[in-house]
Amino acid sequence: MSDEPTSGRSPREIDAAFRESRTRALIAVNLNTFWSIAIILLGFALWDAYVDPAHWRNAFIYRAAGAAIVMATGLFQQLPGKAHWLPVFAKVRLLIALVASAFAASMLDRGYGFGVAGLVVIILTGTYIAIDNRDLLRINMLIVVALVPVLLLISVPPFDKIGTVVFVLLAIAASTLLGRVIEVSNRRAFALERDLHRDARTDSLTALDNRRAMLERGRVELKRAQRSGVPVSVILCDLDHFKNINDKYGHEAGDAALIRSAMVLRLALRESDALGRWGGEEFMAILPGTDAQGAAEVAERMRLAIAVTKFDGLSEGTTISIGVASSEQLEDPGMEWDLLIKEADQRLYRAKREGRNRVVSASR
Ligand code: GH3
Ligand code: MG
Ligand code: MG
Repeated sequence: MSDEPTSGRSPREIDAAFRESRTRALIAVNLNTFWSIAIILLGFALWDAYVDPAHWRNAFIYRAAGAAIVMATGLFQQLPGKAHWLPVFAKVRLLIALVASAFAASMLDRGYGFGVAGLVVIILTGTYIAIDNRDLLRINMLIVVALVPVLLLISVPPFDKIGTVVFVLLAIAASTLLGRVIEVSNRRAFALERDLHRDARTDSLTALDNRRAMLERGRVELKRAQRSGVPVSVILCDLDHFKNINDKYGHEAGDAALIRSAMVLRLALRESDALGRWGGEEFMAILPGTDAQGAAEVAERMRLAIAVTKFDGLSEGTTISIGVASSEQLEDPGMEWDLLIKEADQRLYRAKREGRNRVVSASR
């Protein structure tokens, strides 16, 4: 899922994520560009008619056939659920535009030289539809493969054929250089976006998920739970009398105690559970697939783990109060995540009122 943090991923996974994001960007930008390709392909018939009034109709047959294929692939990718065909179809359209233009130009007595200029422009658009450099290499190889039979079939003077080969190779070289520049900037933008996304969801002190990340995660987990009929539980923790630690040992010692608490709480949970910093000295855990009974046991484990922890530089330990709420105890199955948090919060405050260093769940 794209919302998951990218930290801790292998270079291969990051590369896959980069290509996936490029594909998504390509689909977002290119769903409608086939119209302009078809129009340009057909529009050049006017030029053909101007330079060679006797033969432009012969050329138009190739233009019309090419435009028809471009339109067909374009309209197909717009059907519901077919957008993922776009990266392949974009390549097909480039090749069709290239082949149709070459054939069309070869029908004209004059104007083949201009046709070659058109081929160069089409080849350069490969940088626009390539996912990355490897993809661009693939496109350029396809271009070479597609143009070989075209050059064998068209009837133009040998000099024009040699000219075509030279200009096509130059265009491919230029496209490769351009592709490198674009790839570097795309990768930089991807890394920046990834870091921003991660930082916006990470608490800088404890490195846990922050409140925003936990809110999103909770909504996702509650929806998943409601769909599949399994419970999800939320645990809200608040360190007891934490202000006293700051007052007595200073803010830095308080920060260190928060970092240590985060580690201790993390170790009390399963890997599939989420732990985040909900506020100043408050933590939230989300336990997918865990019912109220199980969550109360986990909460008790968290409470005990904090109670027995010896904090560096603090002569006394600290304790934590906990409120637990579970989705399966709520009558309304379409219930909102915010209400579940509210429930846990109310139980946390009951734990405070009843003397702190305790867990309040549905069972008590
Ligand atoms: P209670 O048992 O009722 O929760 O008492 P408390 O003192 O923990 O509660 P209160 O909400 O009055 O105070 C929370 C304290 O947590 C106040 C603030 O100094 C401290 N705190 C919040 N965020 C941080 C932080 O990032 N670093 C440090 N060092 N202290 C923090
Ligand atoms: Mg608090
Ligand atoms: Mg507190």
